[in-house]
Amino acid sequence: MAYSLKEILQKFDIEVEIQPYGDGHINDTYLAQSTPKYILQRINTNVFKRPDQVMENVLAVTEHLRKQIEKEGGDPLRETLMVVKTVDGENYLRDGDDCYRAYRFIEGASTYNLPESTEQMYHAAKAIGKFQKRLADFPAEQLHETIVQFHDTPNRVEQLKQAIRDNLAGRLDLVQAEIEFATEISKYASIITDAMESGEVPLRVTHNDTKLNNIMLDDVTGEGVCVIDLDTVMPGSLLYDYGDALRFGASSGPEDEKDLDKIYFVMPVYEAFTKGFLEEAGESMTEKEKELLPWSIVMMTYECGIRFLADYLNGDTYFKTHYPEQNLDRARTQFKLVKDQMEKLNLR
Ligand code: ADP
Ligand code: GN1
Ligand code: MG
Repeated sequence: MAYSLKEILQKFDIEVEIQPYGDGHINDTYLAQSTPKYILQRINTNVFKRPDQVMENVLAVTEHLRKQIEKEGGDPLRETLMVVKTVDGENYLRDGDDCYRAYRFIEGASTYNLPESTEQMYHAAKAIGKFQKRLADFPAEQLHETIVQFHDTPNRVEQLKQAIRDNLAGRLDLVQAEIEFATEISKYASIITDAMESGEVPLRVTHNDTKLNNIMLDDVTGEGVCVIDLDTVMPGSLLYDYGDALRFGASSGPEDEKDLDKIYFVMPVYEAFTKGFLEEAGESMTEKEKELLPWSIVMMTYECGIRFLADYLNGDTYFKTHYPEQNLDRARTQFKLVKDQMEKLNLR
């Protein structure tokens, strides 16, 4: 039996109307302007097949973070997500195939789709570094792999090949140039996975989705407050978090910019972010991790580009889209960035 919206709100004891909120590509997010405020989310169960496992991860990780923050004398209500239980004492609400959860709203902080200054990315880097540090002693084996082979770039190349073979949306003829580019760059796809297999790049607990709009920055000081969107916290490589943050934050324009002349890799942002990241994480990094930092930016950007392209070919079934060509526009910006990153970072 499906609950009505009113019943869902009652289950979380929310007595005000809610409004759609944020720019995430995956979940449906709503703001409840109650006192205190809440974020209500419908978890995308097409993407997350085991929402129970997602919530187990979120609970375990936020509990660990809360203890660390308290030890450091910080404010756990701002510095980590806090899950709000349902009136029945559950950590989330199941409604047939749908799942809902609520978080305390983090006050006095905002997320950004484009950095407003290089300093913002310096602060974002510090926040990611701090997040990783606080989780350094978290038992990684306790985490479920919420999306299998999430940042395994060769696996993403295979998924693109499958999408090309299937041509489900009949769009194959429209993307020949993009496929050619994706194929050319695929020779680099295993750079990170190879280094992980050889042990030169260790497995760590990582966030795996560190774009700027998943990092809350303080409205007054501009400093990092909280890393949010914990659905993909899994064992992974630090390179994923570093590279993905720069994929998004060191782009000169939005992910779906149509005018590719406006899209390039912003070197001062790259420099500011790298400085902040190394200040926090540098000491604990291996030589190979340091060596692969520039490559990780290219790999995360390429991987995201081929994921957008595959979704375009599959008929936009994974990422939320607001118009029919949006995934193609997104893939094109990522590929333009890959080209520019390789040139500016001297990679070949
Ligand atoms: P998605 O997985 O769809 O990206 P997110 O968890 O990132 O969903 O949430 C979408 C947006 O909602 C974020 O970018 C952020 O602006 C806002 N948001 C999410 N959780 C909170 C929170 N606890 N407090 C304040 N804002 C939040
Ligand atoms: C999605 O959920 P959101 O919008 O923060 C995606 C990321 C992509 C990103 C591209 C679970 O992130 O992997 O890098 O879009 N999340 C998932 O903007 O697939
Ligand atoms: Mg998000």
